[in-house]
Amino acid sequence: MTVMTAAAFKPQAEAAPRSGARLLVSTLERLGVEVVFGYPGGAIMPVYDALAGSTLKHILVRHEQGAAFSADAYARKSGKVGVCMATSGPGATNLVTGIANAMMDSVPIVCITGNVAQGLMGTDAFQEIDILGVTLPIVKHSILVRSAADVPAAIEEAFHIARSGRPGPVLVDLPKDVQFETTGEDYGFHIPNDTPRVDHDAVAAAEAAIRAAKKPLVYIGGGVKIGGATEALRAFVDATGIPQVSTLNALGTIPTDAPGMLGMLGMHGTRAANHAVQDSDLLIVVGARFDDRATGKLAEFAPNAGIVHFDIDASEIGKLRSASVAVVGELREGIEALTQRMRAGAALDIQDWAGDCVRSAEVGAHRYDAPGEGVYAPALLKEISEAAGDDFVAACDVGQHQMWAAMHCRFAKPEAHITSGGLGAMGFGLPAGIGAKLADPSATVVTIAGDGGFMMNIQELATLKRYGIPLKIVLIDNSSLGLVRQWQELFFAENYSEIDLSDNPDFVKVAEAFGVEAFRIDRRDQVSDGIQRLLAADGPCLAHVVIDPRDNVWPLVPPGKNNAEMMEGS
Ligand SMILES: Cc1ncc(C[n+]2csc(CCOP(=O)(O)OP(=O)(O)O)c2C)c(N)n1
Repeated sequence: MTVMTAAAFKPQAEAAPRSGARLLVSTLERLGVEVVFGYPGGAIMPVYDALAGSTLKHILVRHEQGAAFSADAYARKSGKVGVCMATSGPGATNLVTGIANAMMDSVPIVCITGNVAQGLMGTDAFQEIDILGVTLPIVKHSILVRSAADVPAAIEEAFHIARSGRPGPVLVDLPKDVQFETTGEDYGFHIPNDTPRVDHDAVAAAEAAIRAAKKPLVYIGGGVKIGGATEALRAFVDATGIPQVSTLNALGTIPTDAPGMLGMLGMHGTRAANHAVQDSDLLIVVGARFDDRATGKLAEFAPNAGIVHFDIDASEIGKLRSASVAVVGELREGIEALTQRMRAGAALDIQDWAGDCVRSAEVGAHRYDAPGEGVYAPALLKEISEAAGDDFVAACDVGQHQMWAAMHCRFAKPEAHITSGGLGAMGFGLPAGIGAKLADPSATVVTIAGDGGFMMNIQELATLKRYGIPLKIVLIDNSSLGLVRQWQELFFAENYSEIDLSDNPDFVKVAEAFGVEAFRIDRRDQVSDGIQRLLAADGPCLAHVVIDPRDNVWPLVPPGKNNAEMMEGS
């Protein structure tokens, strides 16, 4: 947390007096911000007043959680910093889940909150919340701005911190008197050059470890996309032929149908990926943090493998699994240096291992010919991703449908898969779809949601309608909290406790009431036409897909087990 004091910064040329609120808006404009997601209220009214006539496109969401999730997905899809704003008190606390989400997935967002005037702070004033205190454990950084002259520097610093190093959320709290105060002063922020340089001796050690390995495997984390290292990593796997596995957040970094890509590892990973990890003698971990969903029982994870770990965040190295070689710094620089070394030396002699991995992926490939007339969600998701082609972007909610999407959709690009990986926040899908579509109007963005999660931010259908955002929604309705139901079936002796959602509203009518086109798919023979209709729709459109509540996600690594102990469905 920083309390801004003007003295710390270099004064800029004197300008005509402007209010703190106007300085906020002009600084956002100067930083190239185009879209801001928000919701007004008493403590941020001067900022809303100053928005008039600015170049910022403000998207009025219908709940502040939607603003934070949309800003998060906007950042993931555009590669820029996402911006959201809210008033003090309940507006600010409604941002909290979105802030935590961005923190867990290392997404750069700047959240601007209004607060009561400084003279009222600490008095339990109307709508006063110590939002800096509330969010302290879930922000990368936070700033309380004490005077109007400090606003530009605070915002510039917030943007710098949000996007530099390991990205994350930064909160800027603006008391109301600061928004009103006028000043001719304007303190600029000195952007420090604080990126750690890659240690080339460590890269040489990584090369040596790879050359000594017989069964090397690349373990790709979400950091690769975030760090803009996708092309570098693709070149590395092309140059070496080393097979790869991906975390949930890294799907699409290597196209899911590339030959050496074995798919996702972990709890809902593929057989081929999990077996390769357990057999590997060297994991080249790039921008991943050994999340427990990916590792299963940590003590038995990759028991035969040494670790070469590339990460920009030094605190990730050795946090959960010690690394024999650590390359700390920009992933792109580190991977490019490694590729250069690998290219300069002899080709690796790993054909047998790579061939075994590919065969295992072929043998374990999922079958889509499930019996019955009902909609088979894995097949539907695969089909829609293929029909949408390389411009497909999935903005997923959380639950069984999320795992089916991760396992069965085809992702051609790194930003093609947007999901709440670390926090697992239900309600993410719809606002995330809005953020992604605004970030890239040419992409075919599809929100994939379950009935439970969809209800958590269903009000954002109004946002879709208001701005005519042509988002496509696949609502997979099993009339239950499916993932919880599956766990109760498997691990709680079929004691189904509080998972029944059979009194859901008629989602087609609900969408239509919001002014959004909608239709139902409840038989397998309607799927292909339904997908065509959804993708061809001009505006926002929802396909309400009814599936069997008993459908489960397979395979699955039970909690507390190692990744080789996967359960299979019947
Ligand atoms: C905000 C929030 N509350 C609770 C959970 C726990 N949870 C994880 S998955 C799930 C069920 C999701 O049900 P639904 O949205 O219908 O999707 P399905 O699993 O049926 O595909 C729940 C309750 C969560 N992840 N997030």
